Amino acid sequence: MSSLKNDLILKTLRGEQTERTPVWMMRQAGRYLPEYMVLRKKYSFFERCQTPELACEITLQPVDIVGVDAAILFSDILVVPQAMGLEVQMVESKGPILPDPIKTTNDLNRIIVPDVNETLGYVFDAIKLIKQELNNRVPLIGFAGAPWTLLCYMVQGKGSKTFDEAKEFCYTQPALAHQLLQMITDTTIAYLKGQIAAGADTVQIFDSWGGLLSPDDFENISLKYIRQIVAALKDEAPVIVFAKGAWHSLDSMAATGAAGLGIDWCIKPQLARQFAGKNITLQGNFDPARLLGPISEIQKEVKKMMNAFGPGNHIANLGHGILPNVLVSHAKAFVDAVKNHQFEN
Ligand code: 1CP
Repeated sequence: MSSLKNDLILKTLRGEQTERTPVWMMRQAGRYLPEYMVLRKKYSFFERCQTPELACEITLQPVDIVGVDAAILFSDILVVPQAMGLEVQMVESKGPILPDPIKTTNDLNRIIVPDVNETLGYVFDAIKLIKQELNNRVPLIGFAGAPWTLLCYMVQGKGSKTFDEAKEFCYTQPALAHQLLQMITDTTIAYLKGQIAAGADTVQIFDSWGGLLSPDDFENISLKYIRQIVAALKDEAPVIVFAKGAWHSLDSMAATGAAGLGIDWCIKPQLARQFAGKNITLQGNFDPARLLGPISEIQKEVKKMMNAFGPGNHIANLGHGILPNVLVSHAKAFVDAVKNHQFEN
């Protein structure tokens, strides 16, 4: 295999120096792109995920249109619960719905740790096609949801601000909760190994709801399982852990052996660096809503962010997914401002 033309992100994850800070955006393949909306009108969400040609086309859109330094596989974290045997519906303007969530031992008996080649082979096929079409322009990021974040949806059955039913499940039926978390963990390890074998250059674990847990609960319910996943993968590819809102545990996340840690916009980069330690790569942390403001303000705010992180050991990104109502020109202004940034010395 020939080598990547732009390997800024991989170099940064290895702690190597680069000529500039690399940049990508979480949820960069999505509704803010008119080209995505064309395909969204024609095909259902899971058709787009399950058809390698469609997943490939959508994955490449932000690379071609916005000029990011990495592609991220177009898929969703909820394909894992689906593969484990739970029904997942993606409802227009409502988000994901799981009509038969896990509440009891009987419910847990309905799901399995699947053979990922049988149930998620379409993702591996998409990755192979994407790698071919990318033709080594930029690296490909694979991903999965963290076990706690997947449990949130599998138990609550839908999105939520508090995931109170998911928490209730963990606090009232802890043995069952840990059984479920372990099943998700085992599936995720096989799934991410499959993504790496198919060609993903790095993988990110999204713990979007990690910040809903207290520090102690985050350790016992979330990090314990993320730790297993990182340990199983880190010798095969660099792993990025993004646990939104869980800044209090950056030190223990760094100790997992992850190559990079995502942070959101509610923590100062300098403080995140103190917590996470000197060597690990930090990723983030632009407020996604800032992309709704004028371009001149985006440029000012990017300068501030870049200088706060400093050169090296940083992958510029948003602190969470891009919002659907962001203008493409504003997303591009963000990416260009990072690429053009000059550190003063
Ligand atoms: O077209 C549409 O309306 C579907 C919107 C959409 C898209 C574009 C969903 C439904 N998923 C995706 C793709 C997706 N999801 C990607 C693609 C790659 C990328 O460009 O980044 C990724 C990485 C995800 C991951 C994902 N899905 C997360 C973790 C990241 C995050 O933003 O926190 C979560 C929590 C989900 C669940 C989910 N899927 C879709 C929605 C709207 C949601 C969130 C629901 C909620 O708010 O609870």
